[in-house]
Amino acid sequence: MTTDAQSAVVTDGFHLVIEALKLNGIDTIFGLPGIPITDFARKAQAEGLRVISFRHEQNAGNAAAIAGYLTQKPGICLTVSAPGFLNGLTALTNATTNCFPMILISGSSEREIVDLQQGDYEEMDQLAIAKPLCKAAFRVLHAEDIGVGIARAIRAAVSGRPGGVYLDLPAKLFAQTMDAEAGKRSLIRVVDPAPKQIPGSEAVKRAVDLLKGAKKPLIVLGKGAAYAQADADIRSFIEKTGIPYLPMSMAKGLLPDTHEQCVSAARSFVLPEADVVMLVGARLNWLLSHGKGKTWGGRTHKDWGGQKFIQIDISPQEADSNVRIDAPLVGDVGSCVSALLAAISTSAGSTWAKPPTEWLAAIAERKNKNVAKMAETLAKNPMPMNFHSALNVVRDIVKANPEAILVNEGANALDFTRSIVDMYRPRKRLDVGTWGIMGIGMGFSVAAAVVSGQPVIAIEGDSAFGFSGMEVETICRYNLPVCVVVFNNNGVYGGTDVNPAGGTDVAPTVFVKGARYDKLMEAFGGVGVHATTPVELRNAMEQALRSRKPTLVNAVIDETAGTESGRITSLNPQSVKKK
Ligand code: ADP
Ligand code: TPW
Repeated sequence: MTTDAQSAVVTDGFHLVIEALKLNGIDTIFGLPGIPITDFARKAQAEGLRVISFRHEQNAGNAAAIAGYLTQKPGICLTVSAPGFLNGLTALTNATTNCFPMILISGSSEREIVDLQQGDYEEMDQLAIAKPLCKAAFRVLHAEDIGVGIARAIRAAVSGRPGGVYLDLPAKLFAQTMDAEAGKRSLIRVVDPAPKQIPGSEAVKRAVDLLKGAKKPLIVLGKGAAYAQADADIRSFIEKTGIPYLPMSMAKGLLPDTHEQCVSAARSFVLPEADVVMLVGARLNWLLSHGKGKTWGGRTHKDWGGQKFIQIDISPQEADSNVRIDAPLVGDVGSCVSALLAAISTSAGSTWAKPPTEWLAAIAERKNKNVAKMAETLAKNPMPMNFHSALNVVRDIVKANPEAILVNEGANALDFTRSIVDMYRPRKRLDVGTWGIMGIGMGFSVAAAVVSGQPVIAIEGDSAFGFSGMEVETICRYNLPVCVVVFNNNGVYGGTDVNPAGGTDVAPTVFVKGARYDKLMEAFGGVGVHATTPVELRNAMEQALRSRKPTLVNAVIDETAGTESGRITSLNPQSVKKK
């Protein structure tokens, strides 16, 4: 606030944006400074917001997105115009795809010049470009509209199906002044930004009737269920009904993976066998083989397996996206599950008949067999380490530190970690999500540490790590308790490919052999460890968790271990063999 010559107290765009954010409980901004938002970042810090500055906007954007997922408040990413904006856009679109609430705020060039394409500094029609790539996009031209602009952005990000919102703030807006009192009055504290959506009673009855008639019921928990923070009711519903459940990747730990009813270890058995499947905040997209085909017991690739589906989702358009949904339950997970809980206790007296024992016994048999097989594999101690012997260590460390957040990306490094490392608490596993996007690693790690204060363990393929690796400087700068473990197998998927043309260039998937990623962390004052055995890996991780010092463990993995594309090799197009 400043006082002009006439002593009228005025405020400006800078302060109004900051005040509007603070008024709505936003306490952190992730971003990267430059024209025209450098002063904004400075002033935001001066006014008490935490400003976490990154080395690349994509990582700041990923940080904002996962902060949104963890807190149910929109994560804020701040970038400069054109190139900075574009760098943030991948994260904004990924957030939208994954239903994470975030707001990308980018400074922009002068509208008059942009619209006439007269060649302004970093000229770009950002609003038009962002629009098709996010849930909503807004621009504020006048200081008196800042309150409305921020309010609309917040509502759009967190209400209904959460997603990414773009907010365009032209350079000129920040310096605009207005009467301070009027400015204050123009700000909006958003009331009930993510209103509950209560499911209709008929829809609840339809779902309960279907479940009641099931002989082989199954519940699938998705990251929408984890996001909803309805943990106690979800657990209660699962335990009261006795229905086996399968957690999707980021729903692992919503109930402990070691729970008796968890059927992760029998996934390929339960999907084709189940007769009624209840999806809770999980889409029937590629990650669930679109609800049909051989995975679900269909005879052909696109054949329906015969299951009936119940789907709890906040988006009314999600049902029937891939196969028929017999009982759509539209509402927020919390309201839907509590309505189901009420319905099962009234409709069946206080005792709900548990699923038939044959179903539970068949699952238990399959599960025990697979768990025993996995235990055998994990107990081996090959040299060099493979994914299993290394992950056997990570599995123990996570068990001993259930409050730690696990960030995970790569191909084999992703798939093996997901299946081997049990999670014990909700929202502790953060990964490549719906797109299978590489590059979320360090952005997610920074945000997870910042918003939770808990230690972070990032299990990274060496290729995956490279996408955001420079942020180890950010981790050191803010002294965050992040332990990065790079599974170094010398390349994308592995390091054994050879150049088929026999030239001096290595194959497209191969990296420098024997690279020392640990030195990167040391360059910025963190702890670097080179680990070639499970014992070295265990010591390094234990030390990192004890000390909470930024640590990078370069874990040397057999370059022949794993497969191309990990578990999704089948998605690679096959070329026609040359005659
Ligand atoms: P996963 O990858 O874990 O299977 P998806 O991202 O495919 O999960 O699905 C998440 C679903 O959850 C989306 O369809 C989204 O609309 C839904 N969702 C997100 N938040 C909520 C909520 N609070 N209540 C109900 N559904 C939600
Ligand atoms: C933004 C394609 C999928 S997985 C992967 C790439 C490049 C890296 C696999 O190697 P890594 O893991 O990390 O060393 P591992 O354990 O198998 O050795 N660009 C983007 N996203 C994706 N998904 C890709 C490329 C890809």
